[in-house]
Amino acid sequence: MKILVTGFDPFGSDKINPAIEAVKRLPATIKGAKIIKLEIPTVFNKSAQVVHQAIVKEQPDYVLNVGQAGGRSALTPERVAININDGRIPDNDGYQPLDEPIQPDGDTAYFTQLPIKAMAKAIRAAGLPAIVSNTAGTYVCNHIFYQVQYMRTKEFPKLKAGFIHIPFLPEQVITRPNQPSMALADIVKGLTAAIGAIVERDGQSDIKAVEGQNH
Ligand code: PCA
Repeated sequence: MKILVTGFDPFGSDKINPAIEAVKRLPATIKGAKIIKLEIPTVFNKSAQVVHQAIVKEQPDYVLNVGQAGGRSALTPERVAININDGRIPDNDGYQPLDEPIQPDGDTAYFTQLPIKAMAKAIRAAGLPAIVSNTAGTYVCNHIFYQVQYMRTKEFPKLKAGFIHIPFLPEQVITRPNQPSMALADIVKGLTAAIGAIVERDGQSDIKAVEGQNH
């Protein structure tokens, strides 16, 4: 089995992105699955081109995109990608779309094929906090999650794909008092556990577990 794991480069005012830092430190194999690591730009559309090229080249069974979610205190597997680009800040190429569809002929939303509840359970079993998230936002993270789902419907029907957001690193919150953070080694441990759950659940549906939220 082959899993393509991507991490974004730094964006906004940050000089570091825990996503690519953690992805770079993942082991080469997890529970027998080969891990292909890829850095992608925090840029609308270009990020999707880079991932598309890698899918064509590597023919992975799974794609897991990883991104920073500043302000979150847990690792958060994402349930749903929505068809909207709405940037709070410009991307790394200076582009700031407002209320634009990602793909005019795409579905309003796509659900991930990843076992997000099993992933959350595995992260907690590794001793780290996890929450199933029902929104990946409207910036480049939601964008790449949506774009890979769209590619799947058009070109790669066997592909299973999804997204996980991760917290700030401690060094990023020195200037952000009262914001949560997680040590890089813990993020790597949590991602490794989550990927392990993907491998173990391959061919099966997600576990039944209470992860719902009222709001
Ligand atoms: N996080 C941003 C984009 C890149 C990243 O790591 C997001 O959540 O959209």
